[in-house]
Amino acid sequence: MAYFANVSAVAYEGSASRNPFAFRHYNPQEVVAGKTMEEHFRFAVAYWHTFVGNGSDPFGAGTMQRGWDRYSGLDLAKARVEANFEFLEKLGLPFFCFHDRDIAPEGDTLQETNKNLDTIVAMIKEYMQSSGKKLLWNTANMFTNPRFLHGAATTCSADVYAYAAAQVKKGLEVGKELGAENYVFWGGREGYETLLNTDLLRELDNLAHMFHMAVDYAKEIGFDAQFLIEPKPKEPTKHQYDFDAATTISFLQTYGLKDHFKLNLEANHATLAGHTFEHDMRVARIQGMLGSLDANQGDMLLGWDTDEFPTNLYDTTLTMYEVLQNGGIGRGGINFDAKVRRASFEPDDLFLAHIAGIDAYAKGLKVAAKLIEDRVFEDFIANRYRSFDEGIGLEISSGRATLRSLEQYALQNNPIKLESGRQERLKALLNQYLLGE
Ligand code: XUL
Ligand code: CO
Repeated sequence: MAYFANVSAVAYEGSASRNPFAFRHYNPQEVVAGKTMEEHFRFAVAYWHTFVGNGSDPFGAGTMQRGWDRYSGLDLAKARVEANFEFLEKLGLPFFCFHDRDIAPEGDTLQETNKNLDTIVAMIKEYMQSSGKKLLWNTANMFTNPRFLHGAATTCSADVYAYAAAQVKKGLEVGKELGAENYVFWGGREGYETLLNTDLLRELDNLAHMFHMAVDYAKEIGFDAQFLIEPKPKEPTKHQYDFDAATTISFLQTYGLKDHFKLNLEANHATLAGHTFEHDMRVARIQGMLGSLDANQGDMLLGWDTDEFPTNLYDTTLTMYEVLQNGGIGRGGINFDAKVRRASFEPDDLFLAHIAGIDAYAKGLKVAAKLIEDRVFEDFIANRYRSFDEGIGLEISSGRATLRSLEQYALQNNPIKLESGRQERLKALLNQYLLGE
């Protein structure tokens, strides 16, 4: 069954192409900065937005036209699997990502739910084997079902906590069965609304217990995926515990978990936290914690997670700059955690949206590689901090200076000379590279 009969294989046609169903910048085999684009990006499709999302919002019903919607129950789940592999094949992308509840419906009991999951996982495994497509990561949805209204690993109910633990256990088994490269924890309802009913310390302790149990179990069953935590500052809860990269790293360090996790950073989550994406990436990178990326963009005028497809070249360039400086994305990848707008309801829009995002990233990679090759920012930055490479500055950076020695220096060093930070000049240079001048 073809769910996307209108579209055949999407190919690279170069920037002169006027074919909307072609890549103009993403050329999988083209080598940039020593690696093919395919190796740089490890692009993934997000199952939830592309095959499950129906376009509903708080003001209106679903709008999406999807060939699989004529089915229900397990038949619907199977149809979505077929659609997923057809979509990956036609776009030429290597990976997909899912939540347990995206791929199979819940039953009346946990036993029944797990049975449904097993049926679909077996089908996915067969499709993976015949297509060569891979699972970038899987995760457990512990936020949609009403049982999680107080949270999952941070709930006030031990019964709900145990249920969540059972779900994580099953998620790890599914990840192992399908050879997932990573396993993600996004704490959908791990946060709180008011301190008037919240034992903050107990919730954080319990969250850490859950992560430790997951690390132990993965080891026990030989599931060697990279573990990732995905920070987000708010939505659905007011105060999400994994607020941003810095908060999450500090939590992991406090609870002895830092060696077992990296971060899955998402553009629109960083901006909701009041940061740029590149800020959160830099914070993670300097700590060796940059694991994987959820690619999307928010709207400057809106205060929530709009999950738009990433098309802003300025942002994709600075994102790929961080990835390149990180030496690549490792076992992670770039997952389009993005959804078409409610009015972009035709199946073709799913292709057009992914093509827009993929090409924006490909262009960003090329510009970032050139910026790094020419050492545009590196040389400027090295020069800006050169006072710490010799004399009194070297005393400071090597840790030999004391308040006494610095006072002695300051007393006879008058006047202090300063230099411009040249921010506007640097932004103009970035524009020149973006415009290929
Ligand atoms: C929610 C979000 C999730 C995670 C996986 O904002 O980004 O879809 O990526 O649970
Ligand atoms: Co995400």
